[in-house]
Order: sequence, then structure tokens, then C-alpha cells
Amino acid sequence: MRVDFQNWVAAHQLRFEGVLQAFLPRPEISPERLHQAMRYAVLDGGKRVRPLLAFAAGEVAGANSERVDIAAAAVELIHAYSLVHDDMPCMDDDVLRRGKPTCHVEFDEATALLAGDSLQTLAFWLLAEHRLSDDAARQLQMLRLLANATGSFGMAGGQAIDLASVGQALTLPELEYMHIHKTGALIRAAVLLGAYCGSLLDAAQMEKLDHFGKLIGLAFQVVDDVLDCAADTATLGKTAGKDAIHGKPTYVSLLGIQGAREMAKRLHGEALETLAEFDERAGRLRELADFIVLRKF
Ligand code: GRG
Repeated sequence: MRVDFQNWVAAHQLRFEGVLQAFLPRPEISPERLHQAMRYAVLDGGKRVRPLLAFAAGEVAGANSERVDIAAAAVELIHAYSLVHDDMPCMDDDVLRRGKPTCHVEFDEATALLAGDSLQTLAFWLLAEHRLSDDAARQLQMLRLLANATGSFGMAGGQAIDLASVGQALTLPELEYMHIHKTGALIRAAVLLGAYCGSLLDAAQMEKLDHFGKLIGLAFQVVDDVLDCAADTATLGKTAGKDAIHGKPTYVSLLGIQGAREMAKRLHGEALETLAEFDERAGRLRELADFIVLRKF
């Protein structure tokens, strides 16, 4: 019998918490404070959207779930690192994340910086240490893919553009470029890495999944912009309304809230169309696309 979506999500979130616990350095091992900060930033919080996308894409590609766990953990560690650094005073300067004090508030700035750095390197260590594919060239390709999605041609590059765009009037294509990199690149990588752990898909199907990842990554950001102005801090677990306060260009500032909602709906439709040729094994990906666009937090 097929488990309903809510239960599938809950079961994977619970099991994956154990996977992350096992991969993170134990808190009593030296340097204790750094290891405690790394665990604080990763464990017990977050929707785990990127890992869920990797699990769902792994299902499409017939992947071994232990391999997908590694890929999903690597992506989530990169995501956690990005949140720790983004919250620091030199960037977004925020005090609340996932319903608790941000890492630099709970620990200190230097520890938060090192925790982010160490989470990033742990992610790449995981991909290098474990076998994720029977094809060594493909495994290298996976490392390359995550590096590109994370660095100056991906998330970090998008963040640099974001920081430079405060108070600027961006055009829609400029805003899209920024978000495809800042938020979209890692979401896209999560889908691809999950699929690369399996071997059922040909190049054309991988390209379809890549396009799905791109569309749903952008939709995620459009919804994030809407929630930043439509939801409250308690629901989001992070400070609401900051984009407008900081004069950040967003889909809401460019299109209005209704226009942004319509854009998310259009991207959602296009993402589902991209999956049209896949059979029921893509069911979880379709459900995740729905969740990403309909979510309230
Ligand atoms: C510091 C290199 C560097 C990059 C930071 C991801 C990012 C780039 C900044 C985070 C700021 C932000 C709120 C971006 C909007 C989209 C986003 C990534 C939201 C947070 O992701 P969720 O909603 O968070 O998946 P949880 O806590 O559920 O994991």
C-alpha cells in the first residue's frame, strides 16, 4: 500500500535526522564547541526540503536509499552552512532561525563562521568517502555538480549578487538570475544528486529532472518572498518582513503579492509538465512540487 504524502515526509524526516546525527562529529569530541555548533546548526529543525527532493528523485531513478542518504546529507549540510553564514552580522544579521537563536547568537561569531566552514567541507568529505555510484566517473561528476552549485557560480555567487542588490531596482530577469543561483542551484543539485545515485534514467530523462529542479527551485524562492511578507515570525521560525525592511528586491516588490503568487503557480505547472513522461515512480516529486508551492512556512 502506498503511504500518503504526509506520512512519507514524516518518516523520511525522522529517519534522516538519525542519518545526520551519525554523520556529524560527536559533541564531546574536541574541539567540542565547534562540534556542538555544527550539530546545533543542522539538527532538530528545518523542513528538509532538499533531502526530500533527493529521496524523491532517487525513487525515480531506482536508487539505493543508503546512497541517496549520503547525497541528501551532503546537500543539507551545505544548506545549513549557508544559513549559518547568511544569518551573521556581516550578511543578513538575524537572531532567529528555525525557531531558535541563530548559531552566532547561541555560540559566537567566530564559532559560527568555523561551523559553517566545517559543515561545507564535511559535505564534500561525505561525497568523496562513500560509494554513491558504481561508475567512478559519475561519482566525480556528482562532486563537481555540488561544488558548482555551492560556489561562486552557484549559491555563493547568488548571495554576492543579493548583497550587492540591496536598495537597487532589479529587472525581473536580473532577479531571476540572482535566485536561480542563490536558492535554485542547491535545490536543483539535490534533485540531480538523488537521481545520479540510481541508474535507470537516460541522459534525456536526467535533463528533464534538471529542468524540473530549476523550475521548482525558482518557485521555492518566489513562495519564500510571498511568505516573507504574508506569514508571521512564529510560523516561519525566522524573522518575517525583513526583505521590505532591508529594501531587497523580491518577486513581491516587482510583481506585487498577487503577481508573485501567479508566478509561483505558473512555475509549478511548468515543473509538473516537465515530469509528464515519467510514471508513478515520480509521484513523490510531483507531491513535493505541490508542497513547495502550497506551503505556509
Ligand atoms: C552564505 C554562501 C551563503 C549563501 C546564503 C541560502 C542563502 C544563501 C541564504 C538564506 C537566506 C534566505 C532566507 C534565502 C531564501 C530561500 C531559503 C534558502 C530559505 C531557507 O530555506 P528553507 O525554507 O529552510 O528550506 P529550512 O529551515 O526549512 O531548512
